[in-house]
Amino acid sequence: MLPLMRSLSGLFAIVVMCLFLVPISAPLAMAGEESSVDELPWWETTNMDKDRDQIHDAVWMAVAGMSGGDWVDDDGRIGVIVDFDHTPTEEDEVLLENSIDFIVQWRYHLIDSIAGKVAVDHLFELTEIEGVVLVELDGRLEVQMEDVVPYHGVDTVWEETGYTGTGSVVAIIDTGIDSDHAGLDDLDDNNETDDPKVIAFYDPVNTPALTNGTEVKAYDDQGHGTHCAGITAGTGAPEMVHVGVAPQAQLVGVKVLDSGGSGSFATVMAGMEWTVEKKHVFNIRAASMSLGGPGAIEWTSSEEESVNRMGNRMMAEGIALFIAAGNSAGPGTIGTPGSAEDVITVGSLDKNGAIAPYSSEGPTEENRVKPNIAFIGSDVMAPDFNTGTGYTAKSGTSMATPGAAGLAALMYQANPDISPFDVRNIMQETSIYRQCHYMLANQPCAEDLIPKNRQNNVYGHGETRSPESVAEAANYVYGLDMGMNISLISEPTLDNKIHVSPGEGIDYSLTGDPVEVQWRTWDMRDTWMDLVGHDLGDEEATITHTMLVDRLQELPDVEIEGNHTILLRSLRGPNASANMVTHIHVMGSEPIQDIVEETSSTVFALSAIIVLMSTIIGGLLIILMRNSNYEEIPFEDDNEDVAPTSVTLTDIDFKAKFDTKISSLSENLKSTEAAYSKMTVQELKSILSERNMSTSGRKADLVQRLLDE
Ligand SMILES: [Ca+2]
Ligand SMILES: [Ca+2]
Ligand SMILES: [Ca+2]
Repeated sequence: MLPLMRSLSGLFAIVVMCLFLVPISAPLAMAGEESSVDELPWWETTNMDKDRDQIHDAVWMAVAGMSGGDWVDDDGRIGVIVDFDHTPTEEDEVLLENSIDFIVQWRYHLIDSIAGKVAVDHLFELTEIEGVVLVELDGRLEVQMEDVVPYHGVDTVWEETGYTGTGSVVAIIDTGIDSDHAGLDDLDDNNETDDPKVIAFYDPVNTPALTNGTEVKAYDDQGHGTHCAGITAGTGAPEMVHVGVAPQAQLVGVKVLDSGGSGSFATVMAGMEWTVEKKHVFNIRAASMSLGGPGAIEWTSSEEESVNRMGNRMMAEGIALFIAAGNSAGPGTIGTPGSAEDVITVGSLDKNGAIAPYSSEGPTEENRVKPNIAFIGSDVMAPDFNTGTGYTAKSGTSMATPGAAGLAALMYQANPDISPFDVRNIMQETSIYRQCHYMLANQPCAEDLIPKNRQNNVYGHGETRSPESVAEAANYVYGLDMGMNISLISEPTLDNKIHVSPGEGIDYSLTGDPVEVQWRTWDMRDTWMDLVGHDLGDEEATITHTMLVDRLQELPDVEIEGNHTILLRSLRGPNASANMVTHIHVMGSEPIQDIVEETSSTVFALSAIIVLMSTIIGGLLIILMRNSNYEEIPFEDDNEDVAPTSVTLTDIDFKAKFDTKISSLSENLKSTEAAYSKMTVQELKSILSERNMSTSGRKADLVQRLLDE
């Protein structure tokens, strides 16, 4: 994708250069556009930019070297997310590159932003570019892991629903997945059959251009993602002790964090957007993101921050997104992206059901109550990466989050019609409310005094209940009648799927005298359809190849030939049977096979020509640009002392502005100090130990250590 994008952007560059030859009328058009008086656009009111200079205030903290250094690279550039008042086009991309030598990393379409790197002394010029409304810091996100506690015993396997996640696909947006681990390598734990559990993998960290999901073999070079994947959907093999929440669900790995367990907003968002793009191809319905921000910069999070906006978009696009609350302990510590309004933010419970001492608490920066729910996250045994068969215990909201995502997989199997918001609401409504001081794990809070309160900043809506959530999802339209049963007659082949060729079908036997039999594919755009020809008393049902082709050709972006998942259910009165889920492989797509092949070969020929042409033009452009007097602006090392900055600034004008920024930020830092000072020694120590820092010393030492970080 990248080479193509590059060459296309080359093409656009030429178009843009041609545009310079004609008078520019765009600014006039813009002037006519009025923003509504009562509702200002978000970038004019966001907490991210309190001084309204169109630059995220955290950018200045980063430039000054606060909250850890390393924000500015050796070339004097800083990673930013550039927000536009429209969905940015390739022209915008080229404009950034040409006017201020911006290095574009990603251009998104789910949010109106471009990620990339800009020289620090071009920051103000960046805000002047047409359409640019805000420049955000490309912050960092990392795994949310607590100390590893050895634990042997029963795992968080949820009780008896009849559903094991078959057909559900959950994306694990993390450090990767070790798909060779016995608990994650296949669905049936039988090496004779080829039925991988991890059906797709995307790695924007190391191979961003390989986007189709099947080019890169899944891997994990850190271990966190593998552990999370196992909690969602591990089969528990070989010993079958530490079984995941939805052991028959399938997984998609999205590697957005590097081998050190951290990644940039920009890369994480590339992974999030890819997940949405592939939702129909791989039937992705839920995603688990156990990551959050370290350090003081991310605590200044705001609901408008790019990752939060991307998270909200994922929910709207049909993917139930679970995000770890974080392990920062204490009130007001849920930052980006757990603070996003629509996502399902998950707090962590100890094995006894009380809130874990490390679990981050709301409210968010905007005073919104978070988390949404709480799930077991302490001492969870799950696959240990690159061991083949080993398991290890970890604790953290990181462990709670994939557990909740696994529960969503069970709910989707029970009812594929529910939306991500249904998933969230059902989990919230069926959870058992806990007061802030439940089991004395925490201090009482004001909400504890409100009768019949339903959410607080410690437990969210409370302890998530698995059987109730699945039952509620199943009973959305029909009651569940286990007296009706469906079983598969057709034999699976070596890939553990039923192969269906033209003229064939998938055969089922029915018990319990259903009045109606219905079926559908797993695709979220599909709906239940009556099986035509079913009569009361029939003891068999067949889904034919023709029925499948007729249905699948109605779904855009879906290949008819290949792997699919279908559901079948029996109806009688107000009740339905449990859904029967079958993995199938459609062979041949007649009767429309000829047309499809003809069309796709034409499309292929055309795209080949376009690719060839744009490659040539792009190549020419690159040569042109290399030969032009392209001026490099090195960051000179003159030794003047500017604030506590990690870069030396050459532009006098810029430096004056910068100094003003830093002095106002120092005020902010003082308020951070005040916030730390209000914490108990215990709270401070838990933050320090989570960051692998020493916990020794008096309270003042602990506060100073955190401020120095
Ligand atoms: Ca600002
Ligand atoms: Ca296995
Ligand atoms: Ca197998």
